[in-house]
Amino acid sequence: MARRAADVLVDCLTAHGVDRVFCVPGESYLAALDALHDRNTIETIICRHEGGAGFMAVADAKVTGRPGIAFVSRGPGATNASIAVHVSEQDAVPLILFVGQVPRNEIGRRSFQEVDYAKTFSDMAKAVWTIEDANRIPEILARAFVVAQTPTPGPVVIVLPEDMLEDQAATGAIEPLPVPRGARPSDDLIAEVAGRLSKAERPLLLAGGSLNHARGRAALRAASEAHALPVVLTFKRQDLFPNDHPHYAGHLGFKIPKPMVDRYADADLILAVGTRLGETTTQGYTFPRSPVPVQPLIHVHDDASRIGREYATALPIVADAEQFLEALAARDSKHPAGRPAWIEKLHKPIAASQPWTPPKDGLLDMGAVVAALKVKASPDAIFITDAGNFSGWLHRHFIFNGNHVMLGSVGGAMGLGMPAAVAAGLRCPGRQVITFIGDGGVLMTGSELATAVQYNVPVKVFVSNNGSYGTIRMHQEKAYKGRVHGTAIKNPDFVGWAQSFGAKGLAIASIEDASSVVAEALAHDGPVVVEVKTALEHISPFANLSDLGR
Ligand SMILES: Cc1ncc(C[n+]2csc(CCOP(=O)(O)OP(=O)(O)O)c2C)c(N)n1
Repeated sequence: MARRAADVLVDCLTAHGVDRVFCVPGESYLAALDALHDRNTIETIICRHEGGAGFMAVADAKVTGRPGIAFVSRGPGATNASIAVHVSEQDAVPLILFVGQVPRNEIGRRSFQEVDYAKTFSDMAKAVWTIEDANRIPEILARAFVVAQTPTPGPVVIVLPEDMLEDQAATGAIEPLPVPRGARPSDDLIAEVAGRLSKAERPLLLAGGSLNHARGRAALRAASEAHALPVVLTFKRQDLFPNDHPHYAGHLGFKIPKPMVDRYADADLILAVGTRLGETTTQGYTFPRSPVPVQPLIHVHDDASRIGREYATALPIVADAEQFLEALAARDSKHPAGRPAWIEKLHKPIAASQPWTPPKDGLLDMGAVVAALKVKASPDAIFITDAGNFSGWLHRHFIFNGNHVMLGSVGGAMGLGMPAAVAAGLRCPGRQVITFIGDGGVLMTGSELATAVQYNVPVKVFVSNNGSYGTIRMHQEKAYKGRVHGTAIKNPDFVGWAQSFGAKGLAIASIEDASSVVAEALAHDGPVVVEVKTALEHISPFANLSDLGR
């Protein structure tokens, strides 16, 4: 029996287990909205900006491991959503973005809001497909779900000409296609790795985002403990391993102190697992050193195209990261007598820098909030960080316990903080969701606070108000001392701003306020914005403004 194409599309989403889509409506996909009207298995979350909708879909995917779904209108809607396509690619997150399009007989005429999406997204998306024939919806959607998830997850854009959605399709939804996954490596390869590890005096286990789920985390811990391996985490993956575990050796974020990188450089073997070894993690391709690392590099990843690209790899292994670590953990292990001292040498400075101490000048920084959260946040809280220096205090001083989740943009996009919190709160009701945002990022997508209020998502939003695009000011002070330009901002009253949305608004003006206001925010059962009046002098957890550029 023929069915309207839009209904077949929604049937396909249902067949793929989709239970939530994020959208800003548009006249170019009215039929799809109509098809969603009566589906009580799919919730439609109405957002305030397509960047917000896209970020929410990305965050939903980060939490569930399944493709996030967003619907946006043509032209302006699609270009607004492009930041999420970029982040999905940078962060290796499966995303399917449905974009409306002009009717088929207008394509190519530069019609109202017409964009050639294949050209626009060609450098960001894994695939861009226009569905011209309604009968091909099931096939194209099934393929989109596979491509978005494997080998390295990323964005797929599906373009929906508005008249096509009204066609009658003679086909129905098909079962999801199996998603090819990396395999368990052979016993010979595991034996080879175990043999090399047993001879290494100073190995490092560098663990990345492919392990971002309960089984991956468990496998990481088991392998580290079985083979006495210090664990270094990749950029924004600090939640994968307990930060108070004696094997925790830190994370490769932005501008980590040089002595730390120097200590890593003493390693005599690097085992990199489940990571693409991207620019930030590798400190600009210096650790491991590209193109020929100082230490032998064993690189285990399930995407063959990401191994051996920037690095001469001693032992390339195309395999599923968690299965590799599980198999490694199950093997007998020996290690040289000096190994515990090596592990301690890496862990000790990290442990020493974890406590936050109030700055001598008494000025407020985000450390006061982190110190309070260390005591008061729930043991399975979800943390989100927007991009900017304010997040550095969380990375440096919070102890992620292995059950906490951290969602940040590996791609460093500002604007993720508010929408990601909304999406995480929708996905995990009952779980604390705490987001850190700067006064720059919060006015990029902060209007999604309205979405939090509309759906009653009790996000806890901490806004660092230092009156500056501080990260850029920091770079400016270093590169062009005394020539500050384009980085100062004048902010609204964030407490009143929050209240105008119907959220609770609180403020922290001094170090002494922090503990009680954090407690009040966490205890409130609705959305809360806490304005933290941070001193620009404390421009990062590692530097004061007055010391820069000297
Ligand atoms: C969408 C986007 N635009 C611009 C940038 C460049 N950028 C990186 S950090 C930053 C400043 C962040 O300022 P703020 O949110 O106030 O935090 P702060 O650095 O002051 O802690 C900017 C503009 C970016 N990463 N993403």
